[in-house]
Amino acid sequence: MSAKFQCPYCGVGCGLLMGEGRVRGDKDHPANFGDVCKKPLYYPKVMNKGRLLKPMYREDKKEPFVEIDWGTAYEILRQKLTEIEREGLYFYVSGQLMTEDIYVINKFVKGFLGINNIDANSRLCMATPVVAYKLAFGSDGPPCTYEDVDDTDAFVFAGSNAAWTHPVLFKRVLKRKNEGAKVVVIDPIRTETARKADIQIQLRAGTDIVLFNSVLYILYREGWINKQFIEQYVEGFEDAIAECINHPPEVASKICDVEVRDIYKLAELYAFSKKLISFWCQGLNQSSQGTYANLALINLHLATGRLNDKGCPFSLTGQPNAMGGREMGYLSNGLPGYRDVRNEEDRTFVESFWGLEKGTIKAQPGPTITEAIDLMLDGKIKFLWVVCTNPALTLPNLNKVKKALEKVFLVVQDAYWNEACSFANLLLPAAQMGEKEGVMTGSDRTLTFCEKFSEPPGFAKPDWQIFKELAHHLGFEKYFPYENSKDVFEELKELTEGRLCDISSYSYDVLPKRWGRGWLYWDLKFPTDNGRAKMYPTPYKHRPAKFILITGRTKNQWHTMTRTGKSEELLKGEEEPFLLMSQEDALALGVSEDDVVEVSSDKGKVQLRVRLGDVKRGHLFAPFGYGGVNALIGDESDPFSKEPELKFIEVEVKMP
Ligand SMILES: Nc1nc2c(c(=O)[nH]1)N[C@H]1C(S)=C(S)[C@@H](COP(=O)(O)OP(=O)(O)OC[C@H]3O[C@@H](n4cnc5c(=O)[nH]c(N)nc54)[C@H](O)[C@@H]3O)O[C@H]1N2
Ligand SMILES: Nc1nc2c(c(=O)[nH]1)N[C@H]1C(S)=C(S)[C@@H](COP(=O)(O)OP(=O)(O)OC[C@H]3O[C@@H](n4cnc5c(=O)[nH]c(N)nc54)[C@H](O)[C@@H]3O)O[C@H]1N2
Ligand code: SF4
Ligand SMILES: [Mo]
Repeated sequence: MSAKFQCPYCGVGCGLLMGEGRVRGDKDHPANFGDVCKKPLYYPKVMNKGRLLKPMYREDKKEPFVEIDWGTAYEILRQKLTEIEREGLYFYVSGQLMTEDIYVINKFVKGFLGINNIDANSRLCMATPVVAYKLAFGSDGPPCTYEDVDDTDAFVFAGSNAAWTHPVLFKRVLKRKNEGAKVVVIDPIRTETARKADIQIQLRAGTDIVLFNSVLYILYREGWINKQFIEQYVEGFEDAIAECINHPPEVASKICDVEVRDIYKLAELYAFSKKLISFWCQGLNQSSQGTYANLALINLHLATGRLNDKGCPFSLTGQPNAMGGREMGYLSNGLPGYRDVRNEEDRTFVESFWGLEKGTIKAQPGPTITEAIDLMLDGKIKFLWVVCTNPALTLPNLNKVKKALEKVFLVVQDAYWNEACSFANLLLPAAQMGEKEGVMTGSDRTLTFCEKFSEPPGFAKPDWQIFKELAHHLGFEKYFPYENSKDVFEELKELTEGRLCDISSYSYDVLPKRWGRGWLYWDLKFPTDNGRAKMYPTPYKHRPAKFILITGRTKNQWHTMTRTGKSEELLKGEEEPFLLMSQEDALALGVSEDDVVEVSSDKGKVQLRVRLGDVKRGHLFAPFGYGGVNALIGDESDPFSKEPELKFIEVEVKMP
């Protein structure tokens, strides 16, 4: 007998089997049909290394922690939650939690504390595509599924290094390439993904909007648009065209620093392919102009009618359950079932479902995590509870973040000791994948039930259970009556009834199963105010910079490495952080491979060892998961999604 679960790493959401101490791919799972990449294979080996085992506490951060029992932990929390005014509390959660965890935490915070002071690490990740999808289609969620890959003949990867970051899905694309499909990669770095592609457009970072606008310009000028589709189903075409006129190919090629020829090639793909999928990820999202970059790409699909049988704009989800988090409305403005706190009907519905008085849920979205950091420094937020994320390494402007973490009463609820723990007052040990039950939703809307295959070590507990027990300690027993995760699921699913993400008829034993039709907008009726999909003008703002530092991922490490960093096999060749630069830039700077250089911005500096590689001139790349790099990042963010700029950092490089 083997236990079935979803991979705890990327958003491809592969189904895995655990048996005889070994992890294998699940042949029956529609996300991977038995395939698997390297990362989860070492999960059994790292599961118990460096775990938090007992609740631990210190009132004074200069003192060492002392072990306490759960009852004492809940009493400390009760005192803090009653002493501090509600708006002084903040919760920061994660797309790596299970849907049950996310639901119970949000019910506790938005419903029972009556504050929207909660955000998820998806703010740094999927906030932009959520906004763009809603603007363009009226709702969140990728419009097609992985099955569409199998009969697509053209793939565009924009700002995605899927060969490393969504490997099993990328293999599925390569299979199509071997059958004749074309693959284009748009990235300033010659990544593994670019190496495997037919064409790479190695543009200047941050100029994707211009490239896409230029493609739209060509489609329009050449008459390669789908007029009938636009007339019947699309709004905003004229305005989008009026903007793209600013970027004819000759102009765009200069701004993007690419060949005019390549812009035409891209336009021809959108014009003439049988079926085209545009995949994109953080190269477009984590940008101060991210929403426009997303919309500019979606515009190309709407102008050519590339939906359903003709293709799809497909935003790749990063974390294993960021989709589940989106379904449960875990950002500071969300409510379960793709609802929004700003909508009165949504609030009233959820209040009555939770048995709360009308007006309990606040209409005003809470501050985002980066806004909350400023409020901590101002002394307005005094209490921060972090669940399943590592803000001491992964938030932008780390020197500032660390000051904020020092200042507040900090609760860290994690499976492992991570960097945030060293700033904490209270540590709560969490059970992780395999030690608890629940569901996760992968990138193409497929829910997987994760079975338990091992007992949590020490006194660790499932995340939902910790919040349930605290709720009981506060006297809300009646509202959190769950005996197990199934009880939570049975409740949360009801909140999706009749919504786009309707899972109300599902139960643990029918999973894996996808919500929505294969094609979410199969009838081309969009959940917007007038039923039409929308194109938008996508203006571009130029930012000069001598050196642009890009931050991102390595092949075998998962973010801050609390698990993957404990496997020798996965660490091989990735033991240390590095600074990737082009041969030409190294020559100009007078540095060679393996030299240690100092990289500085107006926010901070770090030392990194130089690696030479095929990076566009004037661009540098450093992985962020090792720590330090985020100290260079400033406070810029996208005005619509509030997603921080994590990919375009103006830096200087010199010998230390
Ligand atoms: N191995 C591994 N896989 C992972 C993760 C991991 O930690 N490790 N994390 C998961 C998560 S949460 C996420 S969000 C995804 C992220 O997955 P990806 O977005 O694929 O990964 P990144 O390395 O952040 O960045 C992708 C690419 O964007 C490019 N880029 C930077 N700026 C620009 C730009 O202006 N334009 C364009 N076109 N490209 C640009 C970078 O050069 C980089 O190659 O990965 C998931 N998968
Ligand atoms: N410079 C720069 N910064 C970035 C990015 C970038 O590209 N560049 N990318 C951003 C993106 S897209 C993302 S998604 C974030 C990721 O950033 P984080 O979420 O901060 O990084 P992780 O290392 O994935 O942290 C997950 C934590 O959850 C813990 N954990 C695992 N399972 C469980 C569980 O079941 N319960 C609990 N309670 N804890 C558990 C792990 O031990 C770990 O400490 O980083 C963001 N920051
Ligand atoms: S591709 Fe992603 S989900 Fe699949 S096994 Fe690899 S890390 Fe896990
Ligand atoms: Mo992410």
